Amino acid sequence: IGRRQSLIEDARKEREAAAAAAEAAEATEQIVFEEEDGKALLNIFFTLRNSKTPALSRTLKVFETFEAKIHHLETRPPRKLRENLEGLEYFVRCELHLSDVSTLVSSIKRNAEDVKTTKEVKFHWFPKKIGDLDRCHHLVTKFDPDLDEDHPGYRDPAYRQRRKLIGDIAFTYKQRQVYSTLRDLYTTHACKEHLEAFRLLEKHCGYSPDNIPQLEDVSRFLKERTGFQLRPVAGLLSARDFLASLAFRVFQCTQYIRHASSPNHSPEPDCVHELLGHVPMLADRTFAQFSQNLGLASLGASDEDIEKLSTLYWFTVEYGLCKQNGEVKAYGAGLLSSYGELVHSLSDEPEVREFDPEHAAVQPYQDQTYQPVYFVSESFPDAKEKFRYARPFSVRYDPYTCSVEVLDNP
Ligand code: HBI
Ligand code: FE
Repeated sequence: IGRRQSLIEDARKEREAAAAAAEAAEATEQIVFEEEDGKALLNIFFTLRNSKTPALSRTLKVFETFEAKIHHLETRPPRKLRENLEGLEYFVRCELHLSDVSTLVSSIKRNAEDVKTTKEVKFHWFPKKIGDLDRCHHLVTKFDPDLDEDHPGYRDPAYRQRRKLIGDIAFTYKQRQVYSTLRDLYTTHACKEHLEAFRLLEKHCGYSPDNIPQLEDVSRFLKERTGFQLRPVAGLLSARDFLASLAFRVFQCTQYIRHASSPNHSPEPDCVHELLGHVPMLADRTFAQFSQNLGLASLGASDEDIEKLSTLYWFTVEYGLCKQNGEVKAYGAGLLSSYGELVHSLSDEPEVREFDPEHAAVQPYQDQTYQPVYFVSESFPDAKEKFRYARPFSVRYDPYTCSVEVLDNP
C-alpha cells in the first residue's frame, strides 16, 4: 500500500506538470456503456530501449501495482523507424479502475518512451431514449406475492395468477418499437397508395404507436373503401384456402402479435404484417381487384396451378415493387412489414426484373432470407391487365349476392 501511495503521489506531480493539451492529443477516448461501474479498458503502446534493462519487468510491475487486469500483451516491431530507436514496441490491453488510469500512464512514462494510449470507459448503462426503458425491468423482489410470505396475497392462488398475467404484460411491453421504425421508413420507401391509406388509418382506425387497432374497425374501413373485409384466422392456411377467400374479397387476418423477443422479425404472418403491410394496400381499388382476380383464378385450380398462383402472389402482393414518378417503391406486404427487407429491396443488392406474370409464377423464392430477385410493375393497372389466367371454365363474382358463378367456356 505504501509503495502504491508514493507512486500515486509522484504521478500526481508529474501529471500536473504535463501539458493537458498534449495528453488530449495523444489519448483518444471512446465511451462504451457496460453493466459495470467505473472501469476502463486501456490500450497502451510504449517503447522500451535495450539500454534500460530490466525495463520490461519494471514496467509490468506498474500494471501489477494498479491491479490492472492484462487482457493482451504483445511485442511488436517499432511502428516508426527512427534513427535513435533501437528498442521494441509493446502493446498492452488492460482493464483497471477509471480513477487509476492517468496515474498508471504517468508511471509507465517514467520507465518507457513513446507512450501512446487509447481508452474505452465503461460506465453503468443508463437509458438514453424513451424506448430504452424497455430494458429497465429489473424488479425489486420485495413485496412480491409469489415470493414474500408476508404479502397479503401470498396464500391466494387466484390473486397470484392474476398478478402474474398483469406482470407478463408489463414485462413484454415494447415501447412503440416496430410501428415507429417502420413508419419512419414508409415516407421514402412505400408506394403512394400505401402512404395515403396509412394516413387515413391513423386518422380513423386507431393506427398509432401505442395501439393495436380492432379487427372490426379496420374491416369496416376497408369495406367502405374497396369492399374487402377481414376475417380472423388462427395462423397460416393452405395456399388453396387462403387464395379462395380472396375471391370473395375476404382477407384472412391473423390476430396475434409476434413474440416480443424478436420485434423486427416473424417467421409467420402476425398482426403487424397484416395491419401495416396488407391492410393499407387492400384499401386501393386497383390493388383490391388484382387480389380478387388471383383469388378467382385459384378456385378449382390444379395443385400445380395453385403453386404457380401462390408464387405469383408472393412476388406481387408480398414482395412487389412498382414504379412511381421515376422511382421504385414497395407495395408488397412482406416488404412493408419488415424493416430490414424493405431497405434491402430498394438498395443496389437485389436483382430487379420487369414484372411479367408468367415468369414471376415460376421464379424460385426465399422464405428464410431476403429475396435475391424482385419484380417491378409499371403500375397496378398494368399488373392487373397483364395477369390473365386460362382454364376450362370461367368464374364470375356476383357482388350483389357475394357469390361465385361458374360459366362454361364457349
Ligand atoms: N395463410 N393466414 C395466412 N396468411 C397468408 O398470408 C398466407 C396463408 N397461407 C398461404 C399463403 N399466405 C401463401 O402461400 C400465399 O402465397 C398464398
Ligand atoms: Fe402476407
